[in-house]
Parts: sequence; structure tokens; C-alpha cells
Amino acid sequence: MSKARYIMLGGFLGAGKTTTLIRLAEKLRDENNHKVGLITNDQAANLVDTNLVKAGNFAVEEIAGGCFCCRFSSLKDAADKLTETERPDVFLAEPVGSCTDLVATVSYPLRRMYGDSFTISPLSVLLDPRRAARIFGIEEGRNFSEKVKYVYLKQVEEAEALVINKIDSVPAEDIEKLSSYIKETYPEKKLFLMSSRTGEGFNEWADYAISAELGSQECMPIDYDIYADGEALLGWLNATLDVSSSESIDGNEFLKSLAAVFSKAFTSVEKEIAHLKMTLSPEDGSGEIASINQIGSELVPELGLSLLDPLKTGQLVVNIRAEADPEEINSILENALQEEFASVLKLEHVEYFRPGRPTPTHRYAGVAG
Ligand SMILES: Nc1nc2c(ncn2[C@@H]2O[C@H](COP(=O)(O)OP(=O)(O)O)[C@@H](O)[C@H]2O)c(=O)[nH]1
Ligand SMILES: [Mg+2]
Repeated sequence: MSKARYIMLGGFLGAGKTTTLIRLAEKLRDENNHKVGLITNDQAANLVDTNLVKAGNFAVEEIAGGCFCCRFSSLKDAADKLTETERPDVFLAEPVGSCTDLVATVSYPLRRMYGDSFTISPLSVLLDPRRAARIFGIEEGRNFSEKVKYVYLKQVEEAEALVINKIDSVPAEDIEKLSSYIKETYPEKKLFLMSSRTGEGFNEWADYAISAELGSQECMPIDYDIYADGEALLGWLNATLDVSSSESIDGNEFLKSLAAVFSKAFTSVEKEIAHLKMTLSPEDGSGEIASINQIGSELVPELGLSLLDPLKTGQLVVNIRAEADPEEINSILENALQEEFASVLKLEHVEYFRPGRPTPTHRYAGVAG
């Protein structure tokens, strides 16, 4: 039997990993007749990402309760489970957006232990151009604190390929500035420019990701104390809510107004949203879903998938990652529920926390075979 390919796509929260992997899955299925299995990952269950992948009709396994690197065996279990049902020949894995050191803790151990079953692709790391420009100091604007930036820069450092995504979303001269900076600062890395929304430049990266093989460099040095502190500065909240209204409501507008309330609340306490994402699934059995995303507190929330029909009942899933106390994030949610959406939303389940210290199951620090 030929080996399955394992492609892991890194990148900070909101860089476009899920969007890109869904586009890649579609391409592999429709153009190359591949069977694709996706693996999503988060610190808690009920992922917006999983809902999005399911909406695209792809087989998906969710690893919740810790990242790939810290729950390495669950990654293999997820791949085995997908193999039992779908027999994918390509696995697409999305790690947690605040994780780094993935080559040493995931790619190399996978190759070392399961190299007979998988061909491992090099780690590509996606960049949101606006976020990257702020982190690199090319552009002014609200930013993260130094330790969160440390995690971001480590993600960049360990990549074999850097991918500036969302080139449709900023002026061409800003992309030019950013790519010149990257070429100068990281001359040894492959650089791709693309939009996984419009498809511009996508095939160049996709061809690389599905054909290149993981290299064998010395792993980057990393200070786990700073990494742990940086990750812990990001507060996380996952919530599931019942939507119920006596009148029909426009689900798309509803998501927009809810996101606007969150955005205003974070801006007023001067806290940076890393990624706010929500899905709304009507209970009408249509299987449709609406989604909204916000990257950065000051930017405008963007509707991704949208609903054609109004709804009366449904389920709302909210995932917020922001540089703020988890309790503060929760009170922003509670205020929104009490003040503006009390008649429509009922909280079913909420979890809010800081990611714990990363303690990888395996770490191959040297040159790996
Ligand atoms: N304009 C634009 N937006 C994009 C592109 N790729 C992703 N996005 C948007 O960026 C947001 C975050 O994307 P997502 O895939 O959830 O990021 P993840 O957190 O890295 O998985 C969503 O609103 C996407 O629609 C792109 O190429 N162009
Ligand atoms: Mg995602």
C-alpha cells in the first residue's frame, strides 16, 4: 500500500488555516481524486473549525483538550480512526494557532515513528499580512505583548515555507513591503504569496505542500518558559448557546451585530482579539450554517458562510481567543447576553481558561532522520 501524506499547516490564530485547508481538501478531492481526512485541534471541544469542515462534507476528527504536540498519541489515534472509516490518502492537520515547536514535537516524531505509513510534508506557516506587518514592526497599530510576539516569531522561525495569505485584503504595496522584509530576514525560507479566498497564487503553494518532503534541519532553540507565558497570556473561551426567537431573525445580521458588540467591548478595555469566530446552525434540518470571524479588535467582523433563510431556533458556537483574562472574556460574553441578546440567547455551555504550559510528548531536538 502506498504511504498516506501528512500535511500540517501552521500559523497564528486567524491566519486562514481552516479556510486554506478546506480549499486544499476540495482541490485534492475534485482535481486529483484523493480521499482527504482533516484533523482539527483545540484546547476544548465544540470547535467552530470542526463545524466549518463538516459543512464542506469532509471527514474530520477533532482533537480537543490539548494540542497535537502535547497529545501526540491522540494525533495518531485520530489518523487511525479516519483510516478505519474513510481510508484517506491525504491527512490535513490544523494545529492550535498559538502553538509552536511543531517540527520537533510533531513532524519529526511522526516521521521517526510512523515514517512507513506517512510521507510528511514540510511545515508551511501562514501569515495574515496585517498581523505580520504589526508583529514585524513594519506597520503601526494595536499589537500583542512581547511574549505573545515571541510565540509568533518562533512559528515563523521554524517554518520551511512562509505563506503570506489574504493578499486580496491589503494594498499590493503593503504585500510588497512585507515580502521584501521576509526575504531579507529569512532568506533561507521558501516564500509564497496567495489568497485562499480568491485562489490567487494558491496552486503554487498547494503543489509544493503536496509534493515536497520535510527537511532535516537542526530544530530551532526555544525557551519553553517564555513560550508558556506567551501562550498563557491568551485567554480562551468556547461557548455553546441556544438561539430561540418568537419572530424570525436574519441569522447573518444577528451574527454581525453580536460580533460588533464583542468588538466594541474588547476595544473599550484595550484588549486585542486574536481570533473571534462564531457559527450559527439553524434547527431547520437544512444543514446550513453561517460563520463570522474577526481578527484584531479594531477590524470589521467578516461573514464567511451565510444563511439563505431566516431562522427562529438554532445553535450558536462562540470561540474567542484574546490577550485578556479568561474571566474578563467571560464577563464580556455575559454582558452581551444580559444587555443586548437576553431574549434570544440562552447559554448552554461555557469554558474559559488560559492554555496550560506546553509539555510535548516527544521532542526531537537534533537533526532528525
Ligand atoms: N480576505 C481574505 N480573508 C481570508 C483569507 N483566508 C482566510 N480568510 C479569513 O480569515 C478569517 C480567519 O480564517 P480561518 O481559516 O478561520 O483562520 P485560522 O484561525 O488560521 O484557521 C476568516 O474570516 C477567513 O474567511 C484570504 O485569503 N483572504
Ligand atoms: Mg482554524
